[in-house]
Amino acid sequence: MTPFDHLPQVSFMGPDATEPFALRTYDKTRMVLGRTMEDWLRPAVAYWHSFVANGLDPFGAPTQQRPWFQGEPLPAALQKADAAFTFLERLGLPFFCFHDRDVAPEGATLRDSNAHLDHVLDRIEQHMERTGIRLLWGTANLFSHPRYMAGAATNPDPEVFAYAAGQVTHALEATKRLGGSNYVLWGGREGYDTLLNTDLAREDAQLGRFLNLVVEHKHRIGFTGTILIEPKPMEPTKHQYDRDVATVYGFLARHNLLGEVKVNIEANHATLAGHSFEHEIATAAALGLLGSVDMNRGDPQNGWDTDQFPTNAQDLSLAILEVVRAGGLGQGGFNFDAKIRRQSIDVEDLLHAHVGGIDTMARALLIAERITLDGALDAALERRYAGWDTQFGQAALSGAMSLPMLAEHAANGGPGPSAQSGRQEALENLVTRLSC
Ligand code: XUL
Ligand code: CO
Repeated sequence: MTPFDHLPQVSFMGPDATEPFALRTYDKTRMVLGRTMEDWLRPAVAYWHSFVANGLDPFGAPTQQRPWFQGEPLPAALQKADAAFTFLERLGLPFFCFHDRDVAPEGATLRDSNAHLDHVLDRIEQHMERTGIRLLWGTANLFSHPRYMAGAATNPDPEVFAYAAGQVTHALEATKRLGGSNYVLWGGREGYDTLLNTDLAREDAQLGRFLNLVVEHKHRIGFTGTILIEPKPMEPTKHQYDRDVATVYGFLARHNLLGEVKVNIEANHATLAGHSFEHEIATAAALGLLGSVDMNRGDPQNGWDTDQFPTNAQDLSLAILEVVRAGGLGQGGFNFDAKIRRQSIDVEDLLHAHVGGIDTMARALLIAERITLDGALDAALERRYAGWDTQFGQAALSGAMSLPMLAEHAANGGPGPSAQSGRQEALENLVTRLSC
């Protein structure tokens, strides 16, 4: 018996369906630009938000009750795993993601904690085999326990660095064991609250070493998934080192990790960094770092990570368009790193949230398809840069022309180049028309 048993089976019922749990757009087998909706989106449920969170906030007690929040921790973790897979089956999405500590309780020692995880993963492995539900990515929680309050890899104490290494070793091996497609490192407390007690140069060196150790171990054990860093600018620390995609690129270049590590881009982290979600995706694609996506949204009036489910397909379509332009996420996917609100205390709320989220994404994908098939946006982009494809443009870009040669070219050009309209409003109208 799980609290999710009575939930209905979610299925695609078409655009006219009014049943509250009907998928009206997400038809996983529908072909979009040469592949199925499911293959484009590879959607996942986040174990932590859906099965661990309880509505606790800094102002008040938990509001959401689940049977596994009580009792002996290890049997409760098994009960939670059984319930989680009932929910995943009802929802019918292909993937899930977890932190080590979401799945199994911390023990008295690192060895105990590892044994707890292995024990619960035996059960999870059975559920995965039975249901065909797969692991998009695993990760280690290196931010909840007080030992990590001053960081994990960037801690001033090397013993904490070693403890984090122990946890990641096991979580990476567990991810491999379950056939995970990726392994994520979000630098929860890798940052600082005040520079008064922080040596930035040391912490950068520590983080670089840690990540190199993780990559070495990935190859040592033959894990074929992608290692992903998840950028976030702040919260919980005042400043986090993995601020945004461009910052992560600089870090990877500095520590010889380009080609080994990509990024997991979260919508609400992008907006916290002062970027749009699509900016972060486009930047990652341009730098060869696009790995996976944590799907959620912020609240435009709030300056923190509200982790809400997406509801606006038109907004989201610009981000999905960047994914389509990049040719997809490969072995990445769209993980719902999103939580229901504190007052959403029924298990039905969890299903409503995911059904709405996946339908919003499917609608955004269809808009991106229309924009792509229409072709006018891409054609306008090509026209705008056409000069760079001429012999002169290529010579200027390749280094064949020196600065004085360019100066000479410009000096011989009479009155010089004429300005061209950027046509922003016309392009916005085009996108709006194709979004209806
Ligand atoms: C926190 C966050 C994490 C990571 C995994 O903001 O996004 O849940 O996705 O550690
Ligand atoms: Co996330």
